[in-house]
Amino acid sequence: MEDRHDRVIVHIDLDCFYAQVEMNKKPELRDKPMGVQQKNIVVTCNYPARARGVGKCMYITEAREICPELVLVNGEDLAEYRRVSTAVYSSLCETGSPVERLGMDENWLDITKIIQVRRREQNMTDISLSGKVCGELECEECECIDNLKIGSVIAQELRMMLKDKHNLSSSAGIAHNKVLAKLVGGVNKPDDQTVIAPGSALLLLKHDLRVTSIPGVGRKTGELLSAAGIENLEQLRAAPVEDVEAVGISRVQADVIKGLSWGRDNSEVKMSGRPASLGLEDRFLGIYTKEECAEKLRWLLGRLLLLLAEDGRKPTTIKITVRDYYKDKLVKKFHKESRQTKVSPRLFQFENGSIKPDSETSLVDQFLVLLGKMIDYSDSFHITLLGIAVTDFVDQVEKKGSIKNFFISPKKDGIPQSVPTELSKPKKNLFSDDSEERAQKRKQSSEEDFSKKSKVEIMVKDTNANLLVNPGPGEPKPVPSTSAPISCSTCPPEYDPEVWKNLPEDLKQELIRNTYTTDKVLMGKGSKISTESKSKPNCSKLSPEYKSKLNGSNLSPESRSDPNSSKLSPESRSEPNSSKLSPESISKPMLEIPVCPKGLDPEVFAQLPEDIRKELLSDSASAVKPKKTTPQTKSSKNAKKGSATKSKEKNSILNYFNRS
Ligand code: TTP
Ligand code: MG
Repeated sequence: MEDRHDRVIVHIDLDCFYAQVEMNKKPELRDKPMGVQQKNIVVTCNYPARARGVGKCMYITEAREICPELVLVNGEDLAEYRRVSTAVYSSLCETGSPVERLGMDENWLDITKIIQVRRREQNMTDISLSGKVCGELECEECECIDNLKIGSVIAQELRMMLKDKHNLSSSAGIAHNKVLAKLVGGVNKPDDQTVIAPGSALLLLKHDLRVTSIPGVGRKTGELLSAAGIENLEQLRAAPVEDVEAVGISRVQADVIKGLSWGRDNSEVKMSGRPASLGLEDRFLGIYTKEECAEKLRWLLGRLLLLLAEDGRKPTTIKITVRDYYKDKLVKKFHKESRQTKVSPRLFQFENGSIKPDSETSLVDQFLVLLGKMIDYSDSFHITLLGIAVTDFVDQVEKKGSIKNFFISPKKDGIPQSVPTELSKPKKNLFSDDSEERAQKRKQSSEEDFSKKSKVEIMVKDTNANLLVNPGPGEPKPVPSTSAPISCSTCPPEYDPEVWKNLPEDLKQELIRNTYTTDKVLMGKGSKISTESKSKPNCSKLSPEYKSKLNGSNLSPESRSDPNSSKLSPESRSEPNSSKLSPESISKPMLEIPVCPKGLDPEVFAQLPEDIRKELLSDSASAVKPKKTTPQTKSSKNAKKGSATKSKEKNSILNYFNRS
């Protein structure tokens, strides 16, 4: 593997992270030996405690024996740690360099570009160094050392910025690649930094180190290698790549691992972006009643809302995870189940840091409904873990292109094409065990998503079709009109044909119409939905009579629930709270096209999700006036990405329609 020297990577690790967050809350703890407790373990401790021999992941009893004056702070609520972690990441992103998160308190930055600019703009005759050096700082092959030195100065500045802005001390490693930057960052801790030249790699990667001590070689890979007698770095370096491959590791990964063992790593620092979901969970000895569940959910929601308020995005999906001790005993293994559902992002409207009490109640109710799909409230249960999370943020939805695609992506045959955005591109992490394989899977599913999305967009265009016919390969399915009768002889793919055959005709029609409506709304929002959820009927819109039929015996057993799989049953995915559906909403026409605001392209408008249409209607009714010029739609030959972005800055989606 070629060992590129042309980059400078900084790895920043916050010192005793949880402990620092706690000490910032209570500065009087700063000089005392202090540990952060989770259950019966000290997960981390400050450096005065470390000086007394207390260590990370030590049992409380042992830590107390070693250091009787140890002050313990409960660290089971992760909300504040997550908030600080996100704030630190955001600050690092402000440098404009790629930043990749690694856990809560570590980040890699590729500062190569900053260095190039500095070298161009500043007179760099006397290049100084900041911090410590591991080995000799020299390179016979190229001029990389100057860049590493400038990198050390920039790393120092970054650490000072974190200190000033967040009152957090950190340690840093500076190297020409990620693996060495991470390893060398731990050489001088805390509150210090170390730089290493490419030629000194083996000072960090000693021959007798276990293979799993290489960042990115996990337990699983370690076990595979061990089966082939490869336990330490010396053996890994000596092993032919074919032998590494033979244990079940792909050729690409085998090359990567062997490269890492020599300190060679060409993997890029990839922008992590904001987390795709935010969530919290709590473990406890036992919860046995619905009331206790509601209380715990209220508490968890309160913590989650703190994170959301800080994050600023609005989710469109909520998810709940539960662990039932009784089921654990049944299957004799750690057993977690999850359910999720779409919710209105308007529930997350913050005012002075809080959402409306009604919204909070509604969310707790919806979590309880979801929980009720895994726990029978009327029977005995024993919950030992509850977790809640939110995902499918509205801004992801926008980035994924549901709106933008209408305006900026190229048209093919007059039909808007979905284009993958940065966010949706598969990520490949060479530091994880099976990254290649997972990246490939993600790529496939992402491609599938996009091809499906295009189909849905096509489907909703053809509102005149009134027969459900099987499309040819690659062809879109026509959409049935709301009033015309539909042929229901073909069973939708996710239904058991036997069950389908026995359903009454009008229920089949309702299910088929809902399938298309669900597709349209969900895809319009652009959220990441599994293939399954995209094509399944939206049972929440069914009349109670039909719902009970479906919930009873009509769905195939696998689709109803599979306790061991993370697959969700159709109702849990799409049914927020069926009892709240009004009769009107059940009988509402599915493909109604509302009045298009003046100045907008009616065709494009008709294809937007309902909530965005509403927003546009209210926008057009109030302040923002569309210009009189021809509306700028994606179909316009003059549509420019730049102008769409500029419009977005004005903070109204109506601007997407206006010429800049
Ligand atoms: P680390 O970076 O490993 O530890 P640290 O930041 O506390 O200390 P150091 O100065 O050595 O970097 O982990 C970051 C946080 O993750 C840590 O503060 C607590 C938490 N953590 C756990 O919850 N469980 C664990 O097993 C470990 C190691 C850490
Ligand atoms: Mg740390």
